[in-house]
Amino acid sequence: MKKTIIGDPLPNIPWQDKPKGSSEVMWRYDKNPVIGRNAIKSGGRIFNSATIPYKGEFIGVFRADHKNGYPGLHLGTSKNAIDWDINDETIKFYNEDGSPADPIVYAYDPRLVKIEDAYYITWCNYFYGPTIGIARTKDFKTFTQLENAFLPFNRNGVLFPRKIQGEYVLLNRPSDNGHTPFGDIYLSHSKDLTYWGKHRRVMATTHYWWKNVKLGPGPIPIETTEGWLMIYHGVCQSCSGFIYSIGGALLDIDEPNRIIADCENYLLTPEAPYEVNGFVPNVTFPCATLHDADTGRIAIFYGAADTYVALAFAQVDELIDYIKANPNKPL
Ligand code: BMA
Repeated sequence: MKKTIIGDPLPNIPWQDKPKGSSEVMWRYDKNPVIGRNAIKSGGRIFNSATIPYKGEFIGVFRADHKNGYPGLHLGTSKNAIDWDINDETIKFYNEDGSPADPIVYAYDPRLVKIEDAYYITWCNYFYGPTIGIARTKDFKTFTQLENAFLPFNRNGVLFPRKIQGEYVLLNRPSDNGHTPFGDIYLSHSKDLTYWGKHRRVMATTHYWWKNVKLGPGPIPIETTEGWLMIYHGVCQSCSGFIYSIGGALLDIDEPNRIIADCENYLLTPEAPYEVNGFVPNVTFPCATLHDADTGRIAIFYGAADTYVALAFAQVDELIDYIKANPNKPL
């Protein structure tokens, strides 16, 4: 069988075949949502969260919006990546010298990646406004917070899963302090995960209505023989607010600020009851994938309506063919 995903086999990821008769390239888990309201005592809503394989099972960093309104990051474990055991306490961070890090005011939309022998969490961190926080762990017991990557305001920090041309690469989305009405995807380089520079624009909003207001990178990009598969969110505005859909593109392997193909169509848009009803209706916000290099199966974890965690599935070859067959066209 053709191996398109460059990576490890991971046969135990969640999976359901595409429903018979469906023409979608990304289809929902039929038991969605996988995390409902009030899953932990301290927080009423868990959504926009990340997971990764760990020691034969799965571990995750979850965004929980607490009863005081602030979001925090919580660790969770699972044998099947569907049924989760999530800590009620937030993750405690330490500085590199072992002293406790400054208290977290708010932390949200985590991403989780393994680079070489360590795991990194990136998230939207309060620093006189939102910017990108970074922490490292090797055992999911001790978490070392690194310097914030950027000045405010920035959201959606997403690390590539390996150094590219000797440097760490971080997708990010400069923003404002509120419900940003603009936003293109950029990337930044670093030799040490502390000093970030050599900023490049990756992707701008387009005339296509579902992604004409703002964009943001989603899960950790997946390395494939066809380029980096970048799943992202695209946003449009209706009379009653923003609508967040899921898009897909391929980026150049050595220079990922270069787009090989970007799909004019969304891959998934709010339709299911748990996507169109909730704290913020009409949001599908992808933050993580689990993927199996042997079968090309991809399980996509996304936040639904800022209220739930939901799952969708795709087959890598079908997804890439669809992206290439339906490219953005100029107006
Ligand atoms: C963005 C972030 C996301 C959220 C989205 C929709 O600005 O706050 O966490 O899912 O808005 O409300």
